[in-house]
Amino acid sequence: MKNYWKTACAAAIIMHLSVSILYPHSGPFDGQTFKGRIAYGADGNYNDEDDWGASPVALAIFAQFGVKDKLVHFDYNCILPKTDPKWEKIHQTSVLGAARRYGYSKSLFYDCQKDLDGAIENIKNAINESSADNPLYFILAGPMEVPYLGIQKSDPAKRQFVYCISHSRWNDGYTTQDGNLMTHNKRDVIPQGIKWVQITDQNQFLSTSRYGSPAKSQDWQPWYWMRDSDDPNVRFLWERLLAVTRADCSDSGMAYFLMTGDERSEISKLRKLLDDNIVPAPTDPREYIRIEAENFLKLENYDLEHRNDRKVSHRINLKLASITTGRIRTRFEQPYTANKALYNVDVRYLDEKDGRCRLSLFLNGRQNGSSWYASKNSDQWTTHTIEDVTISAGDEIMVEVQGDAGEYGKLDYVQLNLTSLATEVTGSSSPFSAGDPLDDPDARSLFSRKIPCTGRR
Ligand SMILES: [Ca+2]
Ligand SMILES: [Ca+2]
Ligand SMILES: [Ca+2]
Repeated sequence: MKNYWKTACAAAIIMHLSVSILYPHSGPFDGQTFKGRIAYGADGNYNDEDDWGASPVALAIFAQFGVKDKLVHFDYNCILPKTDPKWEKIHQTSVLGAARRYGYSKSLFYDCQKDLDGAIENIKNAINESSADNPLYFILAGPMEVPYLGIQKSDPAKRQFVYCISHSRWNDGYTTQDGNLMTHNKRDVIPQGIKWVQITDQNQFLSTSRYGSPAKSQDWQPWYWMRDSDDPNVRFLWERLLAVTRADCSDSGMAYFLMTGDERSEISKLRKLLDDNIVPAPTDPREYIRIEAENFLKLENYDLEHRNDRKVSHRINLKLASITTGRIRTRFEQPYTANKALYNVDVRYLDEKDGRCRLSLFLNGRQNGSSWYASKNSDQWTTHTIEDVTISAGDEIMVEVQGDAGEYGKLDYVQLNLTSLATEVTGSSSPFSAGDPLDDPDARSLFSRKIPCTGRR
């Protein structure tokens, strides 16, 4: 395994060098250095045990990438209205056990049930130390309340340097049955300037059992490499996964994404990283970046709608507050993207039966492509693509919708599909094929999904 590791490292370095000659990295991780700092918040004290497995795996991921010193905050047991002391203890065993084994400073870790004020204060301090050159990436593996409290205490001018990473509408504050567990949602912080990075639901990659019942023996089978590892730290991860009683460490997929730009954290990739010690090169730039409409910075005459509609990405969309003109705007500031590139831009909207809304895409206040009408009246979510749009990091993307008759101009997301790089360094462009525009299982038909995600987070 050790020789394997050396070869892999050499390959990774060569890969890294060739990639960095081609185009500048936006990172945050360029294969060697992580630009910025990392914060992590998890629940695990009520409602879902999966953090007992995910928290230690996330800590192992950061350690394997050599960025332990970039972790400045880790809070856990963060559900405040309800808690189970037994769960708190089990999660603590997972978190502090991994911290000790992988060599983290204990002072970064906050049990929200024991030292909530300390956790909030530490989030505030981490945000206040942020700058353009030293951003904070805050992985949200639990509900919004504790992050919200920390953000409220922080310097408003510093919030623009904070990137919240989420994969879960539940964590974001949108739930049909667990409203008693949360009082804030992501729309309480996005308009304050917090940047939102939404990746696809990681349950599809890192959970092999159903929420609500213990794992069956075949659910464990893909994880046996943990059980059979030579590395006692990996065997510890296996024990913590067993404690969950379900084979699920889905929240740790966000840690994998943060280090790689790869939204598809699969079990085989974790095995390579954690057990074979092969560190992958970052996916930079990403082939496609989906910006959920509900995560745009500014919503004008638009409200958020969450009806648990599985045809909608993350089951959340926007709806005109009144059937007049609405606009959504945000700056394009997402990790692992090119400084400047050509994209085919998808705008996903609902073509209702009772009207023909007019939709337009703007970049930095200038319209791109022609306006189009939601006039097929198919009652279907529909994707309109504007081809070959040059977009640079920091550009403002705006979608303008003129409501019509009974049609509410509902918007799901804007997705940028990379077609070629616009770079002064090489002058050449590399073709990319766009990823599946509906990679989110929640946005697929009910029948294509193997593992139901209802209520999972
Ligand atoms: Ca969680
Ligand atoms: Ca229509
Ligand atoms: Ca959406």
